[in-house]
Amino acid sequence: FQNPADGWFKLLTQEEGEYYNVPCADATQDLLKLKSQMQKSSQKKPLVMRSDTNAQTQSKKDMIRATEFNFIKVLGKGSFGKVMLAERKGTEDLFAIKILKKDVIIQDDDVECTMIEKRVLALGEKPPFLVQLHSCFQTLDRLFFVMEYVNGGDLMFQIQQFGKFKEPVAVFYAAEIAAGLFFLHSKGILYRDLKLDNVLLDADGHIKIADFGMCKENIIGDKTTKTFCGTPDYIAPEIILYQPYGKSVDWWAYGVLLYEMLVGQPPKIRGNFLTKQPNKRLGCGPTGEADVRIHPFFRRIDWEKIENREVQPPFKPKIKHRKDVSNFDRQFTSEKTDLTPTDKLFMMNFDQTEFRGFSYVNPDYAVPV
Ligand code: ISQ
Repeated sequence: FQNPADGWFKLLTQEEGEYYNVPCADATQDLLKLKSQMQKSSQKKPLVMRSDTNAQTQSKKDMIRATEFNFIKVLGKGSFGKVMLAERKGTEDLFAIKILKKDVIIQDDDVECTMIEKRVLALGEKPPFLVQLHSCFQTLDRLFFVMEYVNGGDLMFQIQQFGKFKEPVAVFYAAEIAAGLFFLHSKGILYRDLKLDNVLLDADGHIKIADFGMCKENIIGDKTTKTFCGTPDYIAPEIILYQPYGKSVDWWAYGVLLYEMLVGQPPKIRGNFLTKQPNKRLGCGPTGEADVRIHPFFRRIDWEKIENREVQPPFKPKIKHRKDVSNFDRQFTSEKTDLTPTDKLFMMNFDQTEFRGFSYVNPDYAVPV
């Protein structure tokens, strides 16, 4: 009783405690803030510490928890949150865990994108060119995507070392990326964020597409969408013109990425994938997939071998030891791994039901070799 605490408390069960336990700060301050917030708020929500976050489909014994992992290094960071290298306690299993803050997701109106990202990651029978999901879990203030750790770094990091790639190297990466896109498009999914930074290399040098936070689902047949999104250098002209679009936007971004691999700089001229009119662009018509496969650029590619990962990658990333993060930017890996506390009042007030159904364990997760 050295520091008596004053305020409103909800006693947590052991189970809830593991999830929602947050350090107790100055409760008097909290109450004052709370009062002023309540005065400001026209929409008065009941102040309850909701305990229905774990209203999920899986059984409690299957649930994955934040306390099961040691966070080792930061691998990447962006507006989305951060990705950390983590080890599951008591095992030698390494994972890349993407961590998103619920307050940021809600403020940015990104709840739906997050649930789409989860659904795309959780798709069954994915080709090996898309990052594997191990599980998803949540705490009161954060969402966690537990993914395989792909330790070769991204293509941006590789380009920075090599300047640019020789044509056969670019052809190999382009073919594996195309195989990943063929799969997504066949499921009616637009990727919408293809760029060098989102293509990772595994320990053997095969590619893995990561980050599905900008995907759009159900774009089947002639269906289109209109949302303005993407990364500036890679945005297709039809998006800039606010025209309804489909998978053509991914083939534009693919063209930009291909150009960058071959030239080492963003494109200044046009190519088959960089045709401004989407209906004339390679990959975009009704026979788009076949047109890509038979294009002379891929004349030396055996697509079946590519899809089975039987083509030897041109380059094996240097990996010094199991937890080596030297293929990731030092700007991130030198950062502290602490998770900053979230505003407790915000956490107590927002509706956790939005994240219901997020938690998940992938029954098909295969340990990367
Ligand atoms: C897997 N391994 C390393 C980095 C990653 C970044 C994003 C998503 C998955 C990842």
